[in-house]
Formats: sequence, C-alpha cells, structure tokens
Amino acid sequence: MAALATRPNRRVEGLPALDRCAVMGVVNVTPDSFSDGGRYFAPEAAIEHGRELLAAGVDYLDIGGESTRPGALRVDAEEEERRILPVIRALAGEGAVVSVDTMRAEVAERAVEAGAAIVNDVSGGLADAAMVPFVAAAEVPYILMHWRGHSVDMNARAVYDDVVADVARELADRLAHAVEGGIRPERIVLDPGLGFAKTAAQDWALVSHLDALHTLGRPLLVGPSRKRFLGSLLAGPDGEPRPASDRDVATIALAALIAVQGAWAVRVHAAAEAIDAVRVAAAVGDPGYLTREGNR
Ligand code: PMM
Repeated sequence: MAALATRPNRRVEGLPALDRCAVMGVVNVTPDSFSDGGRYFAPEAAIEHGRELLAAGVDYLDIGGESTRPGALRVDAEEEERRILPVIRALAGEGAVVSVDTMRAEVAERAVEAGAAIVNDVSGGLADAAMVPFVAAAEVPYILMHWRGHSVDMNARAVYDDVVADVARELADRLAHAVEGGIRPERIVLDPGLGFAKTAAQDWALVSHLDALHTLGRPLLVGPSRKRFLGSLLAGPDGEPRPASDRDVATIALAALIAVQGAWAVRVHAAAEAIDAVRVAAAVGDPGYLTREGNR
C-alpha cells in the first residue's frame, strides 16, 4: 500500500488538529538575523512583533535568540536566555502557543518553564546530547530539523549523492535516535532544514519532493522564509541576489506550494500573507475544506 505510506500526517500529539497547514510566525530576538536585520532585538519590540503576528492569525510563534545565518558565531546560553525568556513569558502569558528555537537543552528547559509549549531544535538533537532526554521528560512536541553542523562552516557540508534521499535517511536516523531517547514519535515533527548545509539547487529539490519525506510518517514543518535560494532565483540582470527584505512574495508563493504538498506547518516572517496562502492551498488540495463551517 505505497499510497498510504506517503499520505501526509498532520497530527501532532499535544497540539490542536487544524484543517489546513499551520502557520508559525518567526520572532528573532537577535541583533544579526539575515531575514529581519535585528529589528526585534529589544524585548519590547519582539513582544510587540509577536502580538502583531498573533493578531494576523498565526497558529504558533517561534521565538529564538541565536542567529543561524551562514557564518554566524554562537552566543552563550546566558545571553540566549536573556534575550528570549522575557519575550516567551509575555507572549505565552497572553495565550500564544510558543515554540522555542534553540539547540541547547538548558535554554529549552528555561523556556518551557517560562511557558514555551514546543521545542524547535534546528540541530535535531546533534548539538546538545542533553536535548533529547530533556524533551522526553518534558513531554512537549519536538521539531527535529535536518542539520549537519554549526552555521560557521555549514556551507562546506552541502555535499550529497542525492539530496532528497540523503536528507530523508539522515532525518530517519535522527528520528530513531529521538524515539530511542524516549520522545514519543507522535510528538515529533520533521523539517528538511532549508538553507542549512544546502545549496540553492538542493533546497529546490527538497521543496519539490516533500512526498519523499512524508514516507517517514511524521508531520513536516518547512521554513522557506526569505532564504538565500529565493534570493538567487530572483537575482537581477547583474546577478546580484534579491535582498532578504524583498523575498516575501516568493516566500508566500512557495508557502502555498508547500502547504498543497501536505506539510503540517510553514515557518514564515510575513504571517498574514502566509495565512491567505495556506487557506488557498487547503481550498485547492482538500475538497472537504470549503464545505466546513467558516471556510467559505
Ligand atoms: N530556519 C531558521 C531558523 N530556525 N527552524 C526550523 N525548524 N526550520 C527552519 O527552516 C529554520 C528554523 C533560519 O531562518 P531565520 O533566521 O529567518 O529565523
């Protein structure tokens, strides 16, 4: 029954079931993010931005304090906590379902204490051996991203025989490791990690073949927002990549294409536009969507 094996799974234990792809809005509390250039580095600005994303209708807020842009150096755990904890406390306190974007178990633990309901680990458990045991004990949903090493030299690791097959296999290994470590598989979301140790061509191959990742049986989150592969696609006649600040229309087009392939969620900066896009995708891809109350 090959058809059944590749049917997208959109159910994550501990989170509400939606009848469309979810939208996760990004709140980067960093001075140096490639995508929003440190606009929300002050806690008040980050909290206000989170409120705007919630007002636009996002399902989740992803709050992070460590930049993962290519070449980025790490910040220490104290600084990461100082950046994100007040923002998580405020927004979770106002009812937001918050995901914490961190590779460190200790930061994840403080964040969950502050109200985070989901752990988003871009290293898939590789950066900190204490992460899987912490998430298993905390019993929270876990976003496990494909990753091959820290941002400082990740571009050198973008070497694959067949990127789709290799990423699927490496994600399957990390999924097995997380489950062996005690995280219930029903709580795990997988993510191909666009732009992390991937060239533009490899990113395009992955977003075009989400079906191959659905065979792993877990819901998928995809983060295309404002990333380099969009910049190179939209380069001007001089070959200069389109700047990150001008990649939202392409991001939204891709969000619809990701959603129509059955992803559980898209992680984006331009939230209101992405919500329209995932609703369009639901209307096209799910014949039942338009017949349900509130969707017409
Ligand atoms: N991308 C970034 C940061 N965190 N988390 C997940 N799960 N997936 C991603 O693709 C991802 C992530 C980098 O982008 P940003 O600097 O715009 O946040």
